[in-house]
Amino acid sequence: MSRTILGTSLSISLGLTFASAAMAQPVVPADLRSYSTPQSIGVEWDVTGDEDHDAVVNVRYRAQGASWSDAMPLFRVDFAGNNMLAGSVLFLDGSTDYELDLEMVDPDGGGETRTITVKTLSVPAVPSGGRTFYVVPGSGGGDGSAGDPFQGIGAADAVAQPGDVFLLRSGDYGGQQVHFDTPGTADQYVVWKADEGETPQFNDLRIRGDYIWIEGFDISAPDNAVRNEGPSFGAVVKGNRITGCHYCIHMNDGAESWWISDNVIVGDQEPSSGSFAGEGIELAETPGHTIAYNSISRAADGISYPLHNVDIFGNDIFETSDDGVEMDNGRANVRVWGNRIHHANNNGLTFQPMNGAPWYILRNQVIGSNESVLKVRDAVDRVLLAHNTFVGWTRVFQNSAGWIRNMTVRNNIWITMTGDYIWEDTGSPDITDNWRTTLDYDGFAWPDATTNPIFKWHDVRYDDLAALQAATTIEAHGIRTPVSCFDTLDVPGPSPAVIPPHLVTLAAGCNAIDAGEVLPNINDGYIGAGPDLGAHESGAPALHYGPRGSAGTGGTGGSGGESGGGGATGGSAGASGGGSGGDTGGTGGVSGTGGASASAGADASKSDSNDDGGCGCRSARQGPALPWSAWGLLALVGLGRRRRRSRLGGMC
Ligand SMILES: [Ca+2]
Ligand SMILES: [Ca+2]
Ligand SMILES: [Ca+2]
Ligand SMILES: [Ca+2]
Repeated sequence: MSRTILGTSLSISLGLTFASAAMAQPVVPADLRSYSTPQSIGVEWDVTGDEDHDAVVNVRYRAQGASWSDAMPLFRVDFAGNNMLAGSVLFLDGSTDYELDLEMVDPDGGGETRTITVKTLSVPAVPSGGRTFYVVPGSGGGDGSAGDPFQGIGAADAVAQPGDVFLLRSGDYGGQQVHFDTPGTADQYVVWKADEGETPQFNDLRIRGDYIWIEGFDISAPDNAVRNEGPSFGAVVKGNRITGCHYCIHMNDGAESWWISDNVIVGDQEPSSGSFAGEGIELAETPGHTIAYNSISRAADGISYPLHNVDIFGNDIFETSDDGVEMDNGRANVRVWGNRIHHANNNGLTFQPMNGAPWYILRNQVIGSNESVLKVRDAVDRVLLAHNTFVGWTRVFQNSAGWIRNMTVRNNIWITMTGDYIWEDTGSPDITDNWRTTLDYDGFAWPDATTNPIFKWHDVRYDDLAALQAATTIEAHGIRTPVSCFDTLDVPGPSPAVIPPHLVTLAAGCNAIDAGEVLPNINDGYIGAGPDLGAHESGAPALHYGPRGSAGTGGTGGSGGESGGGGATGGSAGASGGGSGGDTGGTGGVSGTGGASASAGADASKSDSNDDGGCGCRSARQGPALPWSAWGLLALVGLGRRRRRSRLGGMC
């Protein structure tokens, strides 16, 4: 019974507000598609009828044999040629059969309940029990034993079969394009991995098959560093250090469901150049990927062009010349959570345009872009924009901010450091409130001293939140949060400025604590009396950004050297700063050569603000890690808590 509350309240409200119920046609369900990553399941359920868009699909889910949990209802999508209800269940375990109970209801009649079973993809694992070989650079020969290793990748690949693990010793395997051709299987990857303490060096890799795994390499490339050539499903690119590259990991058609994690990627772009060319991870409109816990800097866009069913989480993205995560042209079920983006020269997260929906944008911390934390200039549709912390020096979200009307906006914190528009909806294009519009439970922070209006909505200025609330139907439960609400808010300006890596966590007593709305499957692992606003839940372990474990947060710490070192003394300081940061991080990153691409340097004017490059402050400040899976664990804890269901009425 409780599972229908949210959907019912939503449909009643929308029915009263927007529907011409007497004329509406009942919803008629049609094709149902589903797919997964190791963390998420996505659903797209086509419909006809329901011209008034008030049909809902209530969702509950369980691992087979376990008890049911609620998830957010699917989104009604009538956009970009789609007429459907679609959405995701997130924070799942890999390689698990889940049942989804999908209850379609329409106040105008019609509907159906379907229960589907979807298996999540596996988190890739190095095969055990297979053969192990050793490899050194060379052009042929060797038997792959420890005493007589294969000489060169070609000699090794000639004998490869699924389940083999090739351990690569130090040396330069580059000088030419290196191909990895022999495919593995879902359970039996072909693994190419740095041997313990060794640093194999490459400069141009091509992955030309399914289930091929590369790990622990030092890849330095002037153009493309890692690409697929032809179809490649399920490749793993993990724990590598990829530097000096223009397009560092660059997909082509045929790449699908890759696992890209724990890499340190340092591109060839000067952040202040504003350049649009050259990306950290260019997905090139391919589907199914997991992009997690990478450190990405000095690219144009950190991560670019997911297609559909893509998970992007735990990444630390900074000092990019264009945007942080560019989701442009993406289709349904793009999910971006728990990333940290700071000093993206142009914009933080971009939606220009959406080609499908919905997207999930959750718990990201985005600080300090020249233009805007969100770029919304063209077609924007359904998005769950929740629990993000957005910080701008002056304007936070500007120009065409009216597109946010098409999103479901909840539990975010928006901060202007100097006092200026937090939302600037210039009224161009003229986007009106509609059946999609639902914005509430956000927190807004601005300095007391400001005399500027804080909101422009429908091209009308409002001095503060109270004025906005009095004149509109949005943000009825929004609150002003004091700038003193945060443990650390270290945001120098004006933009662009190098932002020290830190967590904008909530200080004890902040009114944003427990002030959020409960969103099933999204935040039901909250601590205390309710979910907090923003990216960080007070009392929960700290979110983790960038490479984990032995792959090295050190690599991320080392990246502090890039900005620090770019100053008056140029590249050499950057290189040493990066290296020492890596050491402080405990592992020296992937290769111990942190800051290798810092030679381009930041300009001197910016270096002063972050001249502690390599201090290791990044890893020292962020405390214990909270992987995404911990949120799932918290969700389980949360199931035992008293659900504050009455607040769900606020969805409307
Ligand atoms: Ca209807
Ligand atoms: Ca791009
Ligand atoms: Ca871009
Ligand atoms: Ca809380």
